[in-house]
Amino acid sequence: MKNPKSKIQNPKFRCSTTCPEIACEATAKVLDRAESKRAITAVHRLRDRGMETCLFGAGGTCCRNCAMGPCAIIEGVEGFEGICGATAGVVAARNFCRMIAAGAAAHVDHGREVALTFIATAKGETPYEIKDERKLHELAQVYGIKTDKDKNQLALELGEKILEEFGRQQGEIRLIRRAPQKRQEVWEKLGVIPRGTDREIVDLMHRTHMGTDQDYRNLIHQGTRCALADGWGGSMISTELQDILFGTPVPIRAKVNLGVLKEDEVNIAIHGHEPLLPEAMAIVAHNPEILTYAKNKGANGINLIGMCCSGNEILMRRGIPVAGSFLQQEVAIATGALEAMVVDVQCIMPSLPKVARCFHTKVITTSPKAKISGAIHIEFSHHNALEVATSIIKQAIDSYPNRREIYIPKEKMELIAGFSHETINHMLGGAFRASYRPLNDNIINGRIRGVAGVVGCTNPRVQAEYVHTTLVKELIANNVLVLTTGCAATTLAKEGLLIPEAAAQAGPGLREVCEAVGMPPVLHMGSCVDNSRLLISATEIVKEGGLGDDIYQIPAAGCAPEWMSEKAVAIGQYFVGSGLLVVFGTSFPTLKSKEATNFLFKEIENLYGGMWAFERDPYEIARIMIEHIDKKREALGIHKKKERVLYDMAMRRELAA
Ligand code: SF4
Ligand code: MSK
Repeated sequence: MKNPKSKIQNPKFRCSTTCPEIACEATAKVLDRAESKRAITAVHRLRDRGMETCLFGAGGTCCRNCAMGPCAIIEGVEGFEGICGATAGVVAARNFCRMIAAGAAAHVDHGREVALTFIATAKGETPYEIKDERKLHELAQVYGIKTDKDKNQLALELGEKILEEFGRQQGEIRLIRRAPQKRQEVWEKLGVIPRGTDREIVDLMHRTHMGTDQDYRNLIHQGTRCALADGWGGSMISTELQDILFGTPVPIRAKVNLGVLKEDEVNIAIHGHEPLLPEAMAIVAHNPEILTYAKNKGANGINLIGMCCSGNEILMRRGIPVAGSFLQQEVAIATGALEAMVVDVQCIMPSLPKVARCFHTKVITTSPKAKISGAIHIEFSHHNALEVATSIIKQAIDSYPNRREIYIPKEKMELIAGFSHETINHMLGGAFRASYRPLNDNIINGRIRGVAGVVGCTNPRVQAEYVHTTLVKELIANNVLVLTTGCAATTLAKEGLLIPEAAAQAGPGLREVCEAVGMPPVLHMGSCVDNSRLLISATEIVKEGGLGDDIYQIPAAGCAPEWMSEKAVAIGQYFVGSGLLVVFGTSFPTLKSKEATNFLFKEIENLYGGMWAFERDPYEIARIMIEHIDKKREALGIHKKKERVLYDMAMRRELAA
């Protein structure tokens, strides 16, 4: 039966200029003023062109892979296949796979950049240093490298081995062997162990070329291999090397939302994904010479703030405040209080320079892969990281005297971030006996019903942020522990769900665990590439014992309720390929082909144990995830909650006898 609450309800706040709904009061307030400054943002553009989308495009059955087309295909209707004869299933699978390839490429290229910086650091050619020697040793062992050497020598050997993962033509990527044994056997049987990360992406792009792979199942088979090369390869490499270079995150308090902008300081937003430049900027921002330079221009200091996943990276390791998620990047500029928006790669709106023209903000691009017309380009390289960071910060300071009218909403919220898989291990198991045992025990005894990964972007096509927060409140109220990354984490933090006090909104079992440990019911695990931390956490739960011997058996599910980027498709597919249910909100990219959709939603479970689902309504998403978790509990035989027996003195004496 449908949940009585299942009608999507009105969000709390609505921009008075008939913008699509935004469940963030700070954003709505700034958007109201933005139009009077002629600053047009994504929500305005969406309002003006309407919410309608092309059904063929949205449903995955529009093909433009050759010049006999484009072809809009209607499944099962004679004469409405492609000019080449391609069916809707083939076209939808091809489009889906191209999204995986693009998403995986973004993560893999990020990983490569980090690996190159890692090697340069080991050679002493960057301002960074190896911070987490323990993790360096652990990862070196995974790669079969002897660890009895100087840390830089060890890092050099490890970095060079890791660099081989990208271009390897035969064999397998090493980190895939971190998965539970049973999972590896599934992949071996299906022939999807990735070779090199780049090879799987190229293979997938080749297959989706006109006239190549014409079998939707076979296409998705390679799509899965490519996605696994992302999750257990490119993304995991990024996370692990970044941790070794910049420190593995530990719990850290910080603040989130537009209220972190400061009236009397130079506000610099760092937006994008790779933490290489943001780390350098964080070092330079404390330089006394820079602070004097700022004072001479009338500012009281430098206020670095994060956006999107660059924000998550420096939040996790340095506690630098985050101004907002993907959807707030233009809004931060529209406050009039931002001196510079510094960007690198991915999820950066091309509109930024146009919005910035209405104010005094400088948009500064830094990657040769990601220039934007109308922006200032200052190229970053790890060799000259501090010089570039200094030059960018000076540009921002120079902009400070040009400020005009500003409006900084007062909204800001505390959060605790920094829940790496290692932190969870220590937090639950103790400093001396790090272990997932307490987590597993609490899942087995039913205090924690299961674990949900809620990740991904924010999207104006849905009731932005409301979907996230409603879903997660429903999950925690039902004793589901939530792990979060990316812009989902920022959104949930703004709602006050990432502080220990949020345990009051959790069901009694989860609340008891959170209160005993002092942790929030929603744990921030980092940026998009850090979804690899969730893979490792799932693996550790399996390895700890008591919850099956493969990832598909654990009471867990994932969701990206407001996804928008191709990376989300790659992430979703590597979770499905690793044995988990993944629910997408917003839209699902194959819906106009029943064949392809049926394969992804149903058949694929028989192969991998994981599958996709699609639902927009947050209450319904919660129901789907909880039902899945309960199904897994039942299969494990832990669905009946054991009564808690309270022993009186007589019972104790009897036990002791
Ligand atoms: Fe049309 Fe086939 Fe060309 Fe695609 S590949 S555009 S379906 S003719
Ligand atoms: S930044 S991929 S909008 S989570 Fe990683 Fe946010 Fe989605 Fe980009």
